[in-house]
Amino acid sequence: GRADGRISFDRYYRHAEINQYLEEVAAAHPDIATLIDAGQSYEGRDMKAIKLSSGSGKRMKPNCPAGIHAREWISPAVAVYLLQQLTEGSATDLVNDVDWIILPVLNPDGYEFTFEDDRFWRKTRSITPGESCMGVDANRNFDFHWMESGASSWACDETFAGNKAFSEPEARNLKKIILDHASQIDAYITLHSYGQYILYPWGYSSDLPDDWRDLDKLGNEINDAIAAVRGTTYDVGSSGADLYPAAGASDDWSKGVAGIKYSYTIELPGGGMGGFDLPPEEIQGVVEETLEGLKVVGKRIGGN
Ligand code: ING
Ligand code: ZN
Repeated sequence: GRADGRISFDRYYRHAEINQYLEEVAAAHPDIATLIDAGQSYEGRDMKAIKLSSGSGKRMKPNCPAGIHAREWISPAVAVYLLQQLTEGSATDLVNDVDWIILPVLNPDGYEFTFEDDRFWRKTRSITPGESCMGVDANRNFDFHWMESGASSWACDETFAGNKAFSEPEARNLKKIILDHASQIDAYITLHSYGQYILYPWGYSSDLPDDWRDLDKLGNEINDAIAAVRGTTYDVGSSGADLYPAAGASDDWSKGVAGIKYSYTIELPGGGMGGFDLPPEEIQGVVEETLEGLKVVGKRIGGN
């Protein structure tokens, strides 16, 4: 529950509750935590991120965007758990050596829509001029090989890429946070569900980046750490070759344009109806095991 000023992982939280938790963490830990006003969504919701830093000037690993797809509820839950554990849990030492930026709900309009109207909505809630179907797939909206593969120009499709790259304020807000910090950022992890994949670029084709072996190695270390908790295993590979080609995704842009070396999409475990509706009683187990994988990245970037 949320009433005691802390947060537990026995249910899914609304966007306003998550924003409130970020405010509380910032107020309770002024020595390390700073709220970042990330801008507004299409419908005017305040998007908040939080930066954790010991001030040691070390490198940064943002777990920026969770919740880029509205229905993937376990994704914001993992981001919030990471924040809790970095500030008052088992991972507080990871703030000594590395800075973190966490943005738990990248698509707040869509996220709220999945609570109020349509549990399985994926896209944003914007209106594209001249189109009757609403919403853009924010993970096809980034300006890197935009629309080259796995994306639709038909507004009614789930993978509608928008009428231009960065048409969506939510994608632009994430771009701004990353570019504001880009020279310090070494890792980018975006949380999705579902399928138990640890994916690295490229997504726009089955080509691999020159340093793919580094990404593959760290990806397998993430998998090993998660598997050690209770046996959950992930497939590690590039999204274009191992899942399906899809251009305009945020991890491709983060590596290809922002120059962030370790860029990943983690497809968390599925459950419930259609895979996106992991039952609340399974949240705790997933957030705990996933944290062990995220710690591996923090340790690598922190040089430990
Ligand atoms: N999957 C991702 C999607 O946006 C992905 C998979 C990741 C594709 C990175 C391309 C690049 O389709 C989900 N579940 O959203
Ligand atoms: Zn997704």
